[in-house]
Amino acid sequence: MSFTETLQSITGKLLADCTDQELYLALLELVRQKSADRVQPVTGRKLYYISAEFLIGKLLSNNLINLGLYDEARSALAAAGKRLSDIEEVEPEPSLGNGGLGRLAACFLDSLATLNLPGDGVGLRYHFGLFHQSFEDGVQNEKPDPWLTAHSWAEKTDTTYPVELAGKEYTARLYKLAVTGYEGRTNTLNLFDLDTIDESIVHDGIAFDKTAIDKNLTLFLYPDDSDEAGRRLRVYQQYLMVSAGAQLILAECAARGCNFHDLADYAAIQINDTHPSMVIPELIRLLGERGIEFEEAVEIVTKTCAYTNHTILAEALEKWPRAYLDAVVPQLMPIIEKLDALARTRTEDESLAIIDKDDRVHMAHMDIHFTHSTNGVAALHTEILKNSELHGFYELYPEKFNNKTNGITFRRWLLECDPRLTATLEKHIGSGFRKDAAELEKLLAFADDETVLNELTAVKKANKEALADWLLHTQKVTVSTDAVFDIQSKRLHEYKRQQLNLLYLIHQYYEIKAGHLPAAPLVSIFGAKAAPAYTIAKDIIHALLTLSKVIAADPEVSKWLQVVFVENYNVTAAEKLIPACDLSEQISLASKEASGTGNMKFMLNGALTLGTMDGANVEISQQVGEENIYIFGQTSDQVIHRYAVGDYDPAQWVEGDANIRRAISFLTGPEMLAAGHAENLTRLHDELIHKDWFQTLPDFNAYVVRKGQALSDYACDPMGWRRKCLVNIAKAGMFSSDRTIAEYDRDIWHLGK
Ligand code: NTF
Repeated sequence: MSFTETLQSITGKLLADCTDQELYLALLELVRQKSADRVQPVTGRKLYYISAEFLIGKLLSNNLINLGLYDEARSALAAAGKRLSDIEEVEPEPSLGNGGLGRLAACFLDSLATLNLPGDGVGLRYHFGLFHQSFEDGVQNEKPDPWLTAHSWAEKTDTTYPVELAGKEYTARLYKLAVTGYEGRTNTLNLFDLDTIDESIVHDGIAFDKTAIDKNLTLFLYPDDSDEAGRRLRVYQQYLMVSAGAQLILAECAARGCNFHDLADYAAIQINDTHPSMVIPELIRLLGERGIEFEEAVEIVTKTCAYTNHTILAEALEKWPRAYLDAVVPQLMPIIEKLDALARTRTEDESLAIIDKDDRVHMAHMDIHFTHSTNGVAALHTEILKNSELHGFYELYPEKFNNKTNGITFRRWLLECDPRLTATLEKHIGSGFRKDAAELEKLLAFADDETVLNELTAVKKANKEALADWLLHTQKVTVSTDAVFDIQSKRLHEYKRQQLNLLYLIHQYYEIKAGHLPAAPLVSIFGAKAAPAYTIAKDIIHALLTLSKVIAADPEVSKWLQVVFVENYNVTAAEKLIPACDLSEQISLASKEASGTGNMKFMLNGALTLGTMDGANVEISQQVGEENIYIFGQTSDQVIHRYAVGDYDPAQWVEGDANIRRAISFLTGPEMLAAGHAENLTRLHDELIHKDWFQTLPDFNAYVVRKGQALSDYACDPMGWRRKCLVNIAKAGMFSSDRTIAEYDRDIWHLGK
């Protein structure tokens, strides 16, 4: 049967007569059938990647690519007068993650299946992912972002597990989502939910009654935790995930012949950050129910589980007040106490205890004591863990610490999002890079080939035009594709320093007004959601939106400078932005961004990085060489030293530097106040002058100079610029998540063995 005939047999009519919705459902069905054919039996160790977030993004095109059906589907539809891109629009995006951590989990699932490794995900089926963001009167507004439709990728099963929360029994239902690798096997993403969730309790944006657990438990990803009810709800969610997940793991292993004493021969469990940490005491509890004594259960769990740390920011390292756990998971507290006592027999260092003197339970400490591996997510991050943040643990368990530099799946972040670049690469170096990313290096042979460089320029231009089109349709803004497209897209956080970019833009505004014109016009594009309760982050969004208006209203400046803030940044938006980028902003305060993965996506799509020596930027710079990246700012050692000394005073920088003073004062100057809100602007202004916790001001001048250099290279040496882009693409191979997953398997999981 031809592809067209197969699809028609599903829809029951001619493709030309189908609506996009009908075609979407037919393709979904077809993908389901084909994915099922690729399920393989599991032998030996199987991975369970347990994570509160899987930011999978839309799945249709990705699945078609991985099944080798994309081109066929596109031509069959075209023959019927339909466009695959229109059908993609029908699919709602499952935004089941905040940012890098969740997207990493999704890339890992793709690579596991592609490498033919048995590895499933375990998580929650949130009814609404991360909120939908809109801007009203220059202020971020949050609404629910539904993705569950009558037919969705996650299929309901008859499997349920009892989960006891605060002494009451709930029933967790399993949903299964097929994950098919590129020319690889099909694995499963297991998502748990309750049947009793009631979406109608959501009101006024994303507010809801946080105490009605049976109705709200899986409503939202990470409900607002600015109040106690919200924080307790997170504990409820985490326990639902780990208890149902642990029961699933034990059931699957038992079905394959495991007697629980040998659990580590059947399962490897990766704990993705601290959100799933309660899986440790929960497994010990469940093994106890199956007749295994505490001491042995601890050993089994330690051998089975491994932990990944994704941040050194204190507020993200979970420490739950004991009272929450007493209330929500009383069945775990005796086990956690025994684990604390056991840990204390291994060290006298109070700072390594699980339960501290203030009765807070340190989830990361439990992970490190009672798993066999702790890894960081980029070389620098792992060094910081070993040498400072987790130094005491490193001294106690040096053999447990290892690094696994993050990666991204090239199927989504090159083949799917940048078909033009993919085709150009294939023309010159063949298609081996689709499965072996190292083959991208073959491109280096063309570094001085003007024809190839011109082709890359044409690809970038076409991608910029496509983005300009999308911006016009979705955001109602017009941008010139002759300008440099400079993009900072990631979650909004002070450590990521969107405010540094803001100060630069104000500086440029003054410079242009003074007749000091930049080498090239600049379109500065932002995409970022701020946590709903993160006031300063929202103030930064407001300042950027206000500045955008001020500049747009000034014809003198707007010829050279434009600020665009994309509404509702998500995976779908990222897939439009990244291929069109010239300059990728990776300007976090050195030492604070554990790795970053956006930096890798931009590089792979031929953008140059303007960044600090932070996270994986360090490894990107090693790969491409310092002449092919724009690095600036303090090093992580300098930053850590400045924090240790504790004498950083932003006011001194403001006093001592006329440009800094001018840029910050502008925030509360007449132009901004006329276009924005005094309250938000003043708060941000004062924060920068009095606190500036992430040391924006010491890096300001270096940033201005380096960005000026990048613009001038772009304008004055176009061939030199494109050559740098080519080197970046060629050297991106190391950042494939296939490489990352192969390393996890080699050092930690040993799957299928
Ligand atoms: C994030 N961590 C880090 O901030 C990123 O640098 C990193 O690339 C990703 O993890 C993936 O490893 C978190 O989101 C969290 F939750 F740990 F704060």
